[in-house]
Amino acid sequence: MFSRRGFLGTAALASASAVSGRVQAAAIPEAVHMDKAVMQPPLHPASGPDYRPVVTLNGWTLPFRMNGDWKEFHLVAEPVVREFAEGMKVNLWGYNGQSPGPTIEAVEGDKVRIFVTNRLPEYTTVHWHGMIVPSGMDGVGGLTQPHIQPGKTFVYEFEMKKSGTFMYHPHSDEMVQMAMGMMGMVVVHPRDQSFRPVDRDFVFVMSTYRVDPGTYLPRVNEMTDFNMWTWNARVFPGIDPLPVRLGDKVRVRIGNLSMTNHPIHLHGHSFAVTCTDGGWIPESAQYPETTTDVPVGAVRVFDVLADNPGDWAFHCHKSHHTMNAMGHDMRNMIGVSRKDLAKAVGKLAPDAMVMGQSGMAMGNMEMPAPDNTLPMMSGAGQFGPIEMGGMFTVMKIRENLARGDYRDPGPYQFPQGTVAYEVASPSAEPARQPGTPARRMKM
Ligand SMILES: [Cu+2]
Repeated sequence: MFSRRGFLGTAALASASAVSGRVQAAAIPEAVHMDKAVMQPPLHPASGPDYRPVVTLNGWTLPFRMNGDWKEFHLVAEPVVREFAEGMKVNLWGYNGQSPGPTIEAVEGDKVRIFVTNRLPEYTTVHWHGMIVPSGMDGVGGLTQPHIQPGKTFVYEFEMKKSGTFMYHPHSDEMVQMAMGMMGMVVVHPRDQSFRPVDRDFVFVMSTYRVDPGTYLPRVNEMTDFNMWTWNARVFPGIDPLPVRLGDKVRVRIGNLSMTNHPIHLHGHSFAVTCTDGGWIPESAQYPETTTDVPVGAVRVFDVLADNPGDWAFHCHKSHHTMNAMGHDMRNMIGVSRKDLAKAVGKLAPDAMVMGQSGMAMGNMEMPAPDNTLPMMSGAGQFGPIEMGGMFTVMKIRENLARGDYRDPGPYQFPQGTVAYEVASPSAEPARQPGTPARRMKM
């Protein structure tokens, strides 16, 4: 799963005087790269204090090495190709082979040394969002450090002061670099393993892109009109499901580095938000919810007891955010008689298709699309088309899942008699359209 590329030699150790004797590590740790966009198994720590690791939706955790009592990581900022879902690849900037970058995991109290090598065509920095670090380690280019020029490596050193869920991203040509996908998550586990333990722990970051159909590069100056609403730079049906064992305590950690808020909704359960990027929420301040809004530039973590088996939709509740590339200049044709319209349009454009008279369900429709884009809605379930895209996936809660097994268990086997069903209806009347008079009620 990991591929190892050559890493920079000792010559790249920039401004050695600035970091003084703290880096006896003349050797920069090997940079580990990921070439896959599917969820990698949790990475259990081989050294240092123990913890129960997270899994990253469509992502992975960056391996570390111990050097004395320092935990050392190596991030490489570089251009990457990210597959949003099968059929669409986008040229992004990211870290260590993927965008978003790998999740960084450590333990409260750890001393970490993070090497950052810049292989981008312009300078960059890394800011540690939400983490309490010395000002000079905060990664704001120009303000707290010189920008990291292309080809150079900088070192960030700090102590993980508190446990929780944080993010990392550049503070250097920020608009462009974040619109190009440069971001990742940081999970700091509590040193006390008995503090709010869970059985399964998922993490992902939300970001949005404007990639016009047939193109391969996001428009970095887009401010509002995005067409790719992603979780870890993936869209449905490309987002991993969340496999969960019945009865597991589950934690889901969600970062938002997009330009709008996302109300995240889980079916079949209620949950409590237990942590933000500011820290853990005391139990006395928690309350039940089924949707939680994740504001821009924030983290929301919820804990849920998975006590209801099934396939549970898990998605952003803004309905445009569960769509892929869509045009917004379409008229609403619901209730408009297609016959008259088709006649009128047909005179002007004989090949035109009039659609949307009874809604826009397109489950059985196949339309030719340009290269490198995705249908507005897609995905198939055991009962038919799911007609979703963007920020949508499924929490799959199963009785017979092994502890630590994160493989997709497949579709839910519904117990007999538990699925909504059809009854014989008295007469097959066509649906009424707005504007048509109601049939007179028979007395
Ligand atoms: Cu959303």
